[in-house]
Amino acid sequence: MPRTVLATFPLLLLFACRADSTAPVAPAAGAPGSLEALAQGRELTPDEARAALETFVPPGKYDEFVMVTSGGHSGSIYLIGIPSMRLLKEIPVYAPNSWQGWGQGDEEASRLWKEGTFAPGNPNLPTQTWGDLHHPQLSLTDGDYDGEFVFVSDKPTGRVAVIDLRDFKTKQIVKTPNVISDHSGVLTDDSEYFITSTFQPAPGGPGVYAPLSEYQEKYRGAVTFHKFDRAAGRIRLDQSFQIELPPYTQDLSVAGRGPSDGWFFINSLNTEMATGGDLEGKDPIEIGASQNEMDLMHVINWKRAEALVASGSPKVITKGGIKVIPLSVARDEGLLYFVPESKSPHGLDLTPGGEYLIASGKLDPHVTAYSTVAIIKAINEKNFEKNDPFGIPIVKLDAVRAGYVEVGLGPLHTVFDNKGHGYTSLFLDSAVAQFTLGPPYNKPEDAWKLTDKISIHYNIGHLQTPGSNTKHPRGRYLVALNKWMVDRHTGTGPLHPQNLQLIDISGPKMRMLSESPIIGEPHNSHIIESTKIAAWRVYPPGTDPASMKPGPNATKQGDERIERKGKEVHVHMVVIRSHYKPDIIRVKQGDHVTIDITNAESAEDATHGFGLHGHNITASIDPGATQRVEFTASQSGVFPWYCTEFCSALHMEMQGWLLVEPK
Ligand code: K7E
Ligand code: CUA
Repeated sequence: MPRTVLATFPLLLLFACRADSTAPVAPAAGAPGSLEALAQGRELTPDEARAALETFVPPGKYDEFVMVTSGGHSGSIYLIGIPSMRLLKEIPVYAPNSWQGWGQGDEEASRLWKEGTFAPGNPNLPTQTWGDLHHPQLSLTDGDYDGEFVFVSDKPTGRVAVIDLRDFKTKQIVKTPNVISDHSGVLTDDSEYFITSTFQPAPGGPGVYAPLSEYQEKYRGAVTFHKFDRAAGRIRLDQSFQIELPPYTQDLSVAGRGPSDGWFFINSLNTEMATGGDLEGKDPIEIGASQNEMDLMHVINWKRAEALVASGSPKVITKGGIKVIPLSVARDEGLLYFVPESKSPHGLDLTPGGEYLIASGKLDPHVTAYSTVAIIKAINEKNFEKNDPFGIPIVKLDAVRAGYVEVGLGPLHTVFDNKGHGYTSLFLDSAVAQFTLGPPYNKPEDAWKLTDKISIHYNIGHLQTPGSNTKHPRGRYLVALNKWMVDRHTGTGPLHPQNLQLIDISGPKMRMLSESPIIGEPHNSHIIESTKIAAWRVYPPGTDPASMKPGPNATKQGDERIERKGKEVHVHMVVIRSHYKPDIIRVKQGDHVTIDITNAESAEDATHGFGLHGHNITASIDPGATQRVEFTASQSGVFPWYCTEFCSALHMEMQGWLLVEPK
């Protein structure tokens, strides 16, 4: 810390701690050039000046935490430094990205997209190039972040993706069989399964039709346990399984741990099974789905389900390439139960030790805490109030409710700190409520009490604290991920960015620190220590990013060449500051061209681009990597390419020719 700051910092803190800390700085000014004078000059309150000092990360210094957050409509993941809230990186997943050449000629992304959307199994449907990415989940080892992988869901498509945190690239996109959409995506404690549940029920996967009049009979939800093979870094559908669920709208979910290990919990709404039909004289879904006072939390004994699948039982069917447990089997084998929950619930969160589920109905100003031990006990003792229309037993609410805290209007999601608190986002109140958890986090007499509330600005959705989804929440910061920004930043047109707000939760009262706009509505996020992510700085020479190993397509310097076999042209190219070798590729119209580009650089950040005119192809080749681009030269002409990264003094000279002779 520079000496001038050291000298004035205690002074500033002193007057920042006065009782009325929101008042403008007192006119009794500090010396010209002092921090006090600076704060006054910028009309900062002592609290604001303090927050600025607490969140400023000087040039060249690193942020303590990284927030891995959903980029919502962007179809990407964003990495944001905390406390600075600086955007560090975008990781494209479901949508094209010019900077990284993602999905724009790069063979790997194109292959992933084809595999991971409704096409190609359904040739009448196009390859999907948009996503609405809601739920990223950092990989876990023994219930804590290990910094190795990120798993992500995609609401419109019912698919999941795996990102490797060694190179921050998407490695796999898997279309979940037999479903159209999903929403939630969470892990078990050792990343054995990434679990998604459907949002909108359907009679099956893409291409399966049944009329809405057969909704109850033919439409189903599903929960899918995507088996993760950690050594390979890939999901294995052939070792995964799915459980059919009633055609309710399954929403957010969480995997048990500690006393609830082996169990899985999912919120649901529209247990009325309303299907809309406003032009057909029926209630719109909004009305039809709000009739019941209580909706139904799904309680799933997934360990027992896994054992049933492993036993090779004929009751488990294979459908769409995955093992499926039909709804009636789930009922008869004791795999599925319900617990009543306040209507139209959204968030479902588990305390760090696995003792309590926190659920909130959006229309009930309370959060409800359920004891997981009591739920399991009630199931074992058959303490049921009735069955749902599919014969699934519903546990008695009184037997399992541990706490009921009035927090405010529109409660959504809950996160945790390391001091025995829960924090719930209040969509309608535009606030965050802090409350005390039950034992063992607090004494019984101190449990389930509202302890603090802070206003945020416009509709909050998710919120997050470092390590909240793990056994060991770290506390300190809370980020509110808000939907609307309204007047918080300079006007940028009718469509505003969304807005993140950083809150200090280390003291007795929550304090607003800063805010930052972000592109694409953020949903969930996880926050991890920066030092826990073991990012590679360069690839070992010739690395194929798909396998993270030296690949067969790599070319050594001196071995550059063009091979021709009939209409197949195969270019083995090396790029290094500041040229491509070869820099002329001659082909005939109609030839199929494959270019394997190896970046021979070993310097950090020495990435080169390959932007080819006329073919919708751009690639970004990181130091050490080999990337493949592939296309058919259908049009004769002269198509230069150039390097899209300003990589050197002779970057402008880094270019080449694709010459397509007419046939
Ligand atoms: Cu609340 Cu999709 Cu997690 Cu958005 S979801 S807020
Ligand atoms: Cu390579 Cu510019």
